[in-house]
Amino acid sequence: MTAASAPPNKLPNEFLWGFATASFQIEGSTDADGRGKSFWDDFAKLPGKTLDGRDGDVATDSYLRWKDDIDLLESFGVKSYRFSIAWSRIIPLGGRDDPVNEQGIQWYSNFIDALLEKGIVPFVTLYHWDLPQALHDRYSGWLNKDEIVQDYVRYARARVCFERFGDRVKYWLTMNEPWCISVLGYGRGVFAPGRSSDRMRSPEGDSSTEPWIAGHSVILAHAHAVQLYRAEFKAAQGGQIGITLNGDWALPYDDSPENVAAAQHSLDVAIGWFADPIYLGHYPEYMKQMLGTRLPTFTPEELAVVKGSSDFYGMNTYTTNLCKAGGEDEFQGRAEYTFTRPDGTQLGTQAHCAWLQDYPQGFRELLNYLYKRYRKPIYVTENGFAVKDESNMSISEALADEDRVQYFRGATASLLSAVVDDGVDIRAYFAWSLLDNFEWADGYTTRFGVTYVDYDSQKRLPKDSAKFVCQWFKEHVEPEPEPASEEQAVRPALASNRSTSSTANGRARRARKSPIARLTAYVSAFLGGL
Ligand code: PNW
Repeated sequence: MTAASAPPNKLPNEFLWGFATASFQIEGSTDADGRGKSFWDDFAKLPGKTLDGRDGDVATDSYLRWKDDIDLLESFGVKSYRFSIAWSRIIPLGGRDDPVNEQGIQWYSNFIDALLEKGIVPFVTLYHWDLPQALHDRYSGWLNKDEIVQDYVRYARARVCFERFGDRVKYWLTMNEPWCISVLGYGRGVFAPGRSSDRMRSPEGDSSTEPWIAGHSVILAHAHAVQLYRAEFKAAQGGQIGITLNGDWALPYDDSPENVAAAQHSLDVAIGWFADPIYLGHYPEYMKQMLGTRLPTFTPEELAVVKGSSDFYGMNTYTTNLCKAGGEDEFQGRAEYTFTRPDGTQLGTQAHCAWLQDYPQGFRELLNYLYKRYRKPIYVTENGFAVKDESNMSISEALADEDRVQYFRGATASLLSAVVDDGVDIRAYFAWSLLDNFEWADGYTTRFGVTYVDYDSQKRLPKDSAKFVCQWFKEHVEPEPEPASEEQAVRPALASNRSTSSTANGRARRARKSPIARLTAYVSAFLGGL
């Protein structure tokens, strides 16, 4: 599918769009049905680790309210939903010789079936930061390459995710944002397991070595899981598998050669650290120079597994940084970041989190950069905005989320230009997030949802941005050709949701109420609650 197959100003019919979440950020019910602890369970409860002192025990209660979430997705008329599986629900102790928890499998299996019944394509992340605590305790998790690679592959492999869900899941993401796993968990120490050289923050850790070791393990675990999928499952199941990387566009602060170089160094570490080995087969030269022997090396056998180990480029992106040469921050490629231009103006609208401003041109430039450099179809698996001070607003003020609408207006326009004008092969767009949720170290103070969650009642209230995104995709994705008759279209989808194609599901969905009619009905059902 390329831009050529769609008329001007439309995305092709197969384009996947929807919203994204992650298990630990929404599920809650951390003790239910035999789940083991993840290393975020206790970490979030330590004093000072989350901004509001709150943890993930309840979150948006989605483990119990999953049917409401699916109704919400249906009311939005999405084509796809990106969510993650909690490793410790499937294998409570995490390891390759530990027991598999059938109750956890059953929960995700039911969830997947229910999505398919509504014609929603499941887009599944295997690891979104919730490592089983037992693996951290047993051998330090991502710091122990030999152990973690084997355990991760077993979790992904036969008798577990691919085998139990792969008949119905056709899109797999091995890992979410290895840079965040490595740097925020083992370098800056702000995410679990919170290791850092900063002794004010952590009694243990070495920020000069551990993030690079952890990142190396993540790459290998990803690559071995993909190797397994391709060898044993892909032919029969026919899915796509890849990794998703975070990465923001980097603009030189000005035209000086050192700042132009700084912007590239920022991209080399934020993106190239993972993308260069996976798509090109080597770590970036700049990282080798910067880190010397601190950067682990791949054996030729490992490299053969790593190179080419992603069917697509999974892209999470939020902002653009202006880059200046200087400083010692290796995680930014020794560039300094600012949003203030040389003339004193701001790059864009400030979000609630310090690291995020709205700059849609950067999104388009990044799409072009990634497509030229890695030559893979791009799936945008996260993109979104947290409105400043939304948690302090009344609910009705929060629902009128104009800054988030503006963000998505810019992002969707950039997406369309990248496809239509620039010829970038983009196949999916997921806005982060379906719901306000547990925003990691920010607790619940930062809200990224297109749906407001009232944490007292757990009511879900779509914000204006949800309406904008749904309407935009409805207008800009080519409709599916109408089936010959409604009866013919619906029957295959109902016959067996295990084997129906997304096309048949899509038709079944379209045979019902239109997305906008459903959304309107859903919103009006809540108006009394305001
Ligand atoms: C991503 N940064 O995290 C994650 O995939 C989500 O789980 C998260 O909720 C979302 O973005 C919003 O934060 C990031 O510091 C965390 O640049 C931090 C950064 C970027 C992404």
